[in-house]
Amino acid sequence: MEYRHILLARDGAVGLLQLNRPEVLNALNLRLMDEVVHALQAYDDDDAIRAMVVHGNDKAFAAGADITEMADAGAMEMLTRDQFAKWDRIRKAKKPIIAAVSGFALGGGCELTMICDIIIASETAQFGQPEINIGVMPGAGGTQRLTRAVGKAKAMEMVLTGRFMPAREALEYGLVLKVVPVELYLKEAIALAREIAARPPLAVRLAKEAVNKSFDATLDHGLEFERKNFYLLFATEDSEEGMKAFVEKRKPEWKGK
Ligand code: CO8
Repeated sequence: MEYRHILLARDGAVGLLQLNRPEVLNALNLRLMDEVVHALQAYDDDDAIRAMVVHGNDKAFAAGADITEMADAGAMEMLTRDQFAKWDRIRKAKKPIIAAVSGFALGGGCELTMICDIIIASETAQFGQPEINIGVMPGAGGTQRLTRAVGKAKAMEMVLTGRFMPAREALEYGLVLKVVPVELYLKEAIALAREIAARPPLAVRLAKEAVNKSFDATLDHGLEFERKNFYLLFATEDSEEGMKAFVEKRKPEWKGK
């Protein structure tokens, strides 16, 4: 696929994806999202990549769905486009995805950061679900993921008033892992991705899967799922190596097997 609205780069085992429509604050049109899904899928299938970072620019991660593209769409057209079926493929990525956010992360942009596994924010980041101000509501998971991340009261306020949440508040509410100066957010996200990429890949994959399970399973099912993944890892060469290396007081060598 030829990419028009995103830029890709690699930093060792970390795959970087930059949203690149700066003239419209990285508004997410259908083409851009197709590219994002395609590129992340390719990273996910690439053995040389072990973690991914998605970012925009200093001014905007993404200011939401492209309103000009949605303005004339009817309900049945939106339904048949079924664009969120593709977003589900991002949610199902096996490898961890970190969102590095500066400036606006609004509407679909905020929802995209929340599909990622961890968010690192710059001091200028602003998260919001302002769809209410254009007569609609979040459609790419915002009502569910924001509520799970920040709690009902704060989610209600944001979704019903469209009020933005600045970076410091997002940290306070646990939406983001860290807030750093604007010149550092991307570096921090890459450093974290590199740290994860240096861990045994099968354990990272199954652990990520189990943490995410906590969002859509009962505690009983989640615990069962976690246990199954935990036991499964005892079938890997990496777990044998990890424990042996600990006992022998040396650094483990991961094979991804
Ligand atoms: N869609 C299309 N164009 C946009 C968008 C957008 N979401 N956001 C900004 N732009 C464009 C502006 O029209 C402007 O273009 P131009 O220079 O041609 O006039 C350019 O980007 C710069 O924007 P502003 O001049 O408005 O910049 P400001 O710094 O004054 O304001 C704001 C920044 C506050 C972010 C403002 O641009 C704004 O309110 N944008 C819209 C935010 C919004 O409502 N987002 C939610 C959209 S709905 C949505 O996301 C639905 C989610 C579910 C579906 C997800 C599918 C992808």
